[in-house]
Amino acid sequence: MGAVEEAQVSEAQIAVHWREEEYYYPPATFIAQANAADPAIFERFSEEQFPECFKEYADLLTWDRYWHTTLDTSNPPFWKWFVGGRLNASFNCVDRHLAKSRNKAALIWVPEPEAEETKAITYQELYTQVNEFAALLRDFCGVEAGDRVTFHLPMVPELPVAMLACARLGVIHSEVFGGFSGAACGERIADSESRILVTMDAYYRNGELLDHKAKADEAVDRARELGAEVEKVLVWRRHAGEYGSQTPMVEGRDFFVDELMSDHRDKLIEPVSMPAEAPLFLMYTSGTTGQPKGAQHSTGGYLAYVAGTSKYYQDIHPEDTYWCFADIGWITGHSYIVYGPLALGTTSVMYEGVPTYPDAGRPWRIAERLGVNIFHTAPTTIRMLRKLGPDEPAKYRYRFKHMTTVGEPIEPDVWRWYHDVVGKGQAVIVDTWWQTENGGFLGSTLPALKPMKPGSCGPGVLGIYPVIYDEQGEVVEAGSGRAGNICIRNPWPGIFQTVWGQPERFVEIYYEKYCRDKESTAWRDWPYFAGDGAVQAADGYFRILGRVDDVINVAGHRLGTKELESASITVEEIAEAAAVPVMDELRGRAVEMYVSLKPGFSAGSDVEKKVAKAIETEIGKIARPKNVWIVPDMPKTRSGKIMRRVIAGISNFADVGDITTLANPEIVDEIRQQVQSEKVARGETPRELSPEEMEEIKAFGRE
Ligand code: 6R9
Repeated sequence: MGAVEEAQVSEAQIAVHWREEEYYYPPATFIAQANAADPAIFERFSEEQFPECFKEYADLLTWDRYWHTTLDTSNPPFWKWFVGGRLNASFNCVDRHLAKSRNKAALIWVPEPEAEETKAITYQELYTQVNEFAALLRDFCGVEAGDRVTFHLPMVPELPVAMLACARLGVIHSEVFGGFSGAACGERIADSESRILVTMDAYYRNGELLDHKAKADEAVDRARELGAEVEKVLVWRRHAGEYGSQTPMVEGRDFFVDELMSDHRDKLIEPVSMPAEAPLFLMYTSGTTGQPKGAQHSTGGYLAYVAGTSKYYQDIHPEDTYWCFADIGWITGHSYIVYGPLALGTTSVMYEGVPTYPDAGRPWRIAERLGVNIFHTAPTTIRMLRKLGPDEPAKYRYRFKHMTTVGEPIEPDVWRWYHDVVGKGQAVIVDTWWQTENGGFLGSTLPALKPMKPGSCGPGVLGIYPVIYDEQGEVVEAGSGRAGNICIRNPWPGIFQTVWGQPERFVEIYYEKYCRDKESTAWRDWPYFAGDGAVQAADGYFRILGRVDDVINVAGHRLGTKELESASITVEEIAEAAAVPVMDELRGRAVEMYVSLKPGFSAGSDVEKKVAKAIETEIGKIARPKNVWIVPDMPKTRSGKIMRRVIAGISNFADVGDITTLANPEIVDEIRQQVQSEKVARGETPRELSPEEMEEIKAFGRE
């Protein structure tokens, strides 16, 4: 166990105190059936084979015309993949499966209310719906290849239908997470200059039918303020023929999709053959400052990358029942609910609601009933299910061969619960590290060929060569115990093409930091800066420490938030923890912890003491928190990441900034009340922050 004395700490580095975890090996039954079980695959994707190795992924697709250049580096860092190739993403995810699998479920949709029936949509039905909606978009809305269409849709099958309909026409879709506010949606409409908004009247969340259409009106108003006029709002109805919103429809602007569809019944739309380099969709990711960035993803490179990684890392076979329990409004859903699994012709399960509705056994009931054998979710969901139903999985007869975790570093303790209890000790786990900007996985073990290690994502995935640099651009060696900035040395097909409309930000944010020569057209001179801190063990496995902006500098010791949080979570009572910096006259910055408790435990000063003690033991005295706040929940994003900058704002009596992209904005005032009134009572009101300090707090953590 690392105490602070043993750790290598210097001003420029993030301190690392993790202990090494033990390996877990994949079961023989998994290896026997795995898509990638022959180690020769590592040779095929070795650096000497780059970039041609990615032909193996592109060959999983059906091309209208083959490419002549695998990778064009003539205009760095705007890489072009499979140049000269043409294809259609909708054809690849739907049409080409009809011959063999017409009557197989493409999607199985589980509504939140348990009494409502689960809906299976076959590939044939998906084909029909995608064609009809494409006809509506083309003939009624007048959109064509290259136009943008914004969706503000919840987890309903109409969302993949709308995505694939756009893809069929070569129209660029931009889905805004359903939980985002109308204003956040409006900003994204304006940025992408969409004339059409596709939304839904209402949807179920935690037992309640939420009025969603109201947000469309706000979105249109906000877009107008920003100079963008929405011409048509297409409204799907959660229950066809029944309007579930209180907001009136605007004459001439708002239309019910189910009413319009009758005009397009049985229409067939020829898939538009698109260049590999044509944009397929935008996915917005909010940075800490400035407007949200629209990550622009390509058709050929992206689809090849998600198909390849779905096959080898998710181990998807056409006959599997695969459930990625994430929202399609997050990149994970685009790549690993819709495009990857459907390109491979498997059955992809979608669930409308929250994991614990009506109780914490719900996911396992769904898995049992549908025969799910591949399960994919985020640490935040795993923590919640462990918190509310630690013994639930054992009550159900499902059997997973494979499980994924994505979105945040997973605490080893939580990993072990996932493995032992959810996976019943029989499933392999892949911890997949990547970002909205990346299209697909960057770091993960290849499940049949590499052992798992709790808390580490593993090495770079096939064809990805990561490196850790220090601030000076020197390589931080594996096994050195030092952390630094993880970068990817090479381009890959899934990398986004640019920030929509802002190519200068694309270069500045991701490439400027470690570019060796701006004149160079050699990819080796343009490492991709991911913005995450990481440490590489002697075995080559990476452990991601979180965003580099999330580091807390206490008297010159740079502490990773994830380490502080993992230490806190070793305390029996704690379900979830978040670390933030607070201005401190003595030490510059001090650590404050926010924790939530497992049910059955009540707040008390001994919980606070236990957390402080755990941090002291695992990390050192220097990291001892100034305060430990026990809160009912944390402010979270669409992917369940804690928005640390919001609680940092509260701790420092500073502005909490934009909260329109929170999944639970109502929690902010509650925590503010609780923490700030207690601070005032304790005489801990800080002095007013300087503008620089303000900026620092605002920039703490990103979505
Ligand atoms: C896919 C996704 C990206 C940031 C990324 C990193 C964190 C994602 C992780 C992980 C540790 C993992 N992250 N996966 N950290 N282990 N397996 O999450 O995209 O929402 O853009 O977030 O999430 O910090 O930089 P996005």
